[in-house]
Amino acid sequence: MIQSRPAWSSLDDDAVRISRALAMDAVQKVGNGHPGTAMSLAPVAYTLFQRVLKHDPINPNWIARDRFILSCGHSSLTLYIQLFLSGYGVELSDLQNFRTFNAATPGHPEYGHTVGVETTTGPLGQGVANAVGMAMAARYEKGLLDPDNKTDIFDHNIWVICSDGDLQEGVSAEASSLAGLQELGNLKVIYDDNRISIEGDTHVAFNENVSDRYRSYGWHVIEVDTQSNGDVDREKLESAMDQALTEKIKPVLIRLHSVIAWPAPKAQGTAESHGSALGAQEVAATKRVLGLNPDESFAVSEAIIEHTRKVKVRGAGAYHAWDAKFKQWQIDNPIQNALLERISKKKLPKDWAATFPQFSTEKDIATRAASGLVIQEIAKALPEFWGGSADLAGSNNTTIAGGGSFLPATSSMKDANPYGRVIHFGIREHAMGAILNGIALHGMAKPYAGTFLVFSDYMRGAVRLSALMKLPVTYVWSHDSIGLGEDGPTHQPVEHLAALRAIPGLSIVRPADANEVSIAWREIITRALPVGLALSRQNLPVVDRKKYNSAEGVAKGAYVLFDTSPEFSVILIATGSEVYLALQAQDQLLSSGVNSRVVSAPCLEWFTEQSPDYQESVLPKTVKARVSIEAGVAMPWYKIIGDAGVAVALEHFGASADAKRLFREYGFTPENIVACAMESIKKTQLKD
Ligand SMILES: Cc1ncc(C[n+]2csc(CCOP(=O)(O)OP(=O)(O)O)c2C)c(N)n1
Repeated sequence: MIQSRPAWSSLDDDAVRISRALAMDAVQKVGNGHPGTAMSLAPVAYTLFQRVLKHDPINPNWIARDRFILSCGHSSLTLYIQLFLSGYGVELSDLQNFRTFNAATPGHPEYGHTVGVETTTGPLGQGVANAVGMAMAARYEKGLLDPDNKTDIFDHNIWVICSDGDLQEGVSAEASSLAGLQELGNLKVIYDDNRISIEGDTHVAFNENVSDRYRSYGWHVIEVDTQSNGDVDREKLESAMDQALTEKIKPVLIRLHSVIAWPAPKAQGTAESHGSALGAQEVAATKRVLGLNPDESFAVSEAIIEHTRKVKVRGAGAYHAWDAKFKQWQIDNPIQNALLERISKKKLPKDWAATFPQFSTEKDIATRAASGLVIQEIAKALPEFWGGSADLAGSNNTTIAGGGSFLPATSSMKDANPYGRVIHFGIREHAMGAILNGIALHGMAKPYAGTFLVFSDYMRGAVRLSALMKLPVTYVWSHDSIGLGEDGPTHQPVEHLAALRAIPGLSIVRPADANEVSIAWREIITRALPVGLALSRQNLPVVDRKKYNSAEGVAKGAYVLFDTSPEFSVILIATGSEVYLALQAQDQLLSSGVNSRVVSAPCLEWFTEQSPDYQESVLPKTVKARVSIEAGVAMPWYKIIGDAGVAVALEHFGASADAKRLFREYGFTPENIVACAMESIKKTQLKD
């Protein structure tokens, strides 16, 4: 919006003053929160929202809008106050209800809760990495809609405000390093270098030269000093922003020096101002310094609101100018327009899953390999589907064949393509998760990413946020148990399935065979919610669906594979690579005259969503003899198997050896399952 930027006026000065006062007042009223940074950054956020961002508060989902991310989410007032002044729907009463139950202004910005919040932030570092994902998504989506660069209507920037803590966190370093290599010139990060965090001067823990670090990542770094009085040098900042706008190749870091809580007479420059109310006296003293009435709180004049909300008029103007060009583009590009309409409405093409492979029993196949084959078919049907791996693509089977490596035009790497569908994340699992979130948040794509299941720990912070934000991201976690064998206990997940199932809103899907993989992927894409796929390294038999029930049951999370008689006395419930062991145990039980049911339970979360009738039809309450079989800790299973149940599980780390040997050593054999079934039956008899 450079072209329609009005001259800075005294009303703008007043609005910045008021922004600082509102930050103090909101924290003072509720008695907790983070006033300091919201005070010092008021001119920064105000300049962005009023003068630099391409946005339209009336049309917050405008696809070509600039995105703004407040990575230092604790300073949420920095954002809420600008949403209020710009007219996004946050009102003064919302600022008065800051951090209270159900308010539009929770402690940290929450995506989907407050209009204008582009991502949930609070865990430091995530926002920077989300922004990298958004910047990557912007390029990828440009490739879908305008690969020949015939128009600028899809071009926009991703703006970020981040803090010292954001840049101390490894996740931002991982993502920033990749952003430099990717030449994400649409990414503009303002780093608030105020040298204060909770324990005081950041130099107790952080004294590297951040500018040099970012330069070595390939970023364009611009430094902006404070004014001599300690205030942000707003004019220099605005020209730094303009300079940033002209940079089209390198991501930009504006390193802004500031004084936290400026201009509070006593609190400025202190760690206390970071996370505590300033106290009535200091609030009043600061208002005096600002030339405001110390006796008034939340005092915003009509004149100021009227002035700041003119950004809506400017925003609408920008939107309508864009829309005229967009309408012409729609006429000129019917094919791309049809794609845009479909993916913006989150629709799937007709029969999109019709070409999914059907696997025969002739050949054993690892579920990771089956997943790789299904991914090819999804990729053919859905251009919005793209992803990669943290340097394990060959092991995770995540590569879209012929998709091209997502790399900038200048790259000399093999298969480089700025709009490529294969992301090389490097060995950066945490950033991979956060980038995936950013890609999904950007709005059009369905991204996925792979690594070994054991390293889901390295990305857990981001996975938790995928779940919190209900994003359509898929984690492809292969090498899902001791079945990976010789790499040993460092690489063998044991507690991971339980730990991941503990995340609310995340579905963990562990298919038993290749055909379950197909149905699982179909469900994942249809549901468009966060999922972790747990896939085997080792080959697994393909279940004979002529004898056993169809893999369609995967869609319900758990389903009956086979009953040896309608009157069965024990239920064997298994997931993934342990399902065929349960089927072998079922045969052995039958030859001893014991009838059983085998349930394949690839996704406990989807099963929990089913009707009580369906759940009862799979796990009838009357059958209390139950055995769970899963090569991981038993924790998730107790509530399913009940008091008489027995868990075939792994309550210790694995070992480096051949997978078959490990399965034998640790009791994952049909014989042990049979013994456990008999034990469970006995327990029910004792109880009777
Ligand atoms: C991953 C993570 N670790 C710890 C915290 C708790 N925390 C919130 S703010 C903060 C200090 C941040 O200091 P800084 O980033 O310099 O912010 P400023 O003081 O400038 O507001 C900490 C440790 C967090 N929010 N996220």
